[in-house]
Amino acid sequence: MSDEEDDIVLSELSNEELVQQMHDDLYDGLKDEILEGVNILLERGWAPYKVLTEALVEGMRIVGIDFRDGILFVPEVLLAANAMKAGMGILKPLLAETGAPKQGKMVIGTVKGDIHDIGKNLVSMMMEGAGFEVVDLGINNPAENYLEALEKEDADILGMSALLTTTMPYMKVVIDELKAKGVRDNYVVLVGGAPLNEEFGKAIGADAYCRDAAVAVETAKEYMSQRMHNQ
Ligand code: B1M
Repeated sequence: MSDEEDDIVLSELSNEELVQQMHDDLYDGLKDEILEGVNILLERGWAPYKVLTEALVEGMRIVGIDFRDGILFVPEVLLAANAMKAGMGILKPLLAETGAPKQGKMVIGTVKGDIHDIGKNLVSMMMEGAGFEVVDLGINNPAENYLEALEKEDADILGMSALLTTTMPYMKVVIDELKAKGVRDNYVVLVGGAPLNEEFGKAIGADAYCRDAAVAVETAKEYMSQRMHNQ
């Protein structure tokens, strides 16, 4: 068979086959194919959130398993991350187009020593889509970055992300710094990232641990409405 006959035409696949193929393409870091797949699913009427969770997030979960098991290495995972980010780029404006009323302001960033940003970017996207104003500090943030931004932006919520067991304890350093400055109770502190859990969130003095971006949005909304009632 010639190469051309070997080529898979994404638009000819069923939804299920296409999503499966996108998991493979994400695994192989094929950015153009991911862009095409996202566009096809959207054209077929899939909601942006469904494309995000079923095609991209699930694909990255599979990458994570083989990364853990030493089958994939950093350069390959970086390619997968780039492909995922490209796909998220198409979905971002769509997720933000809900016309939701303004809800509050959040400062978010990945903590010091940690450069994982896909989950944080997803939380930012979903928060914006739900009507929150988001100030994204990026990756590798020392405590002073968060404290300065919270004050400067007059924010309501602090969001912190950590993907490594070695960097998650730094969240407590930031919260302790807020306490030391006497401003802890001015903000709702939400934390998230794959190695965290509810117990950890409580232990470090956060208001809540958020399992995923959708939970982050719901939790932020709940806290904001409580704040409105208490004013
Ligand atoms: Co890294 N890495 N990585 N990595 N990486 C993990 C986290 C790991 C679990 C892989 C594994 O072994 N299975 C492992 C950590 C092990 C541990 O600590 N116990 C690991 C490791 C070891 C490393 C390095 C040390 C590898 C090395 O160099 N030897 C290194 C560390 C670099 C550093 O940070 N200093 C490293 C590097 C990298 C890449 C650069 C190659 C790349 C990151 C690219 C990027 O982000 N731009 C990468 C990736 C992609 C991963 C995996 C495969 C995928 C992470 C991801 O994007 N998931 C990851 C395996 C895994 O998590 N299964 C892994 C998709 C994303 C949508 O999910 O980030 O969990 P997640 O976000 C979710 C929720 O957690 C939550 O909502 C999000 C959306 O639903 N959430 C929040 C996240 N943040 C939140 C904040 C909130 C609320 C909710 O605030 C309110």
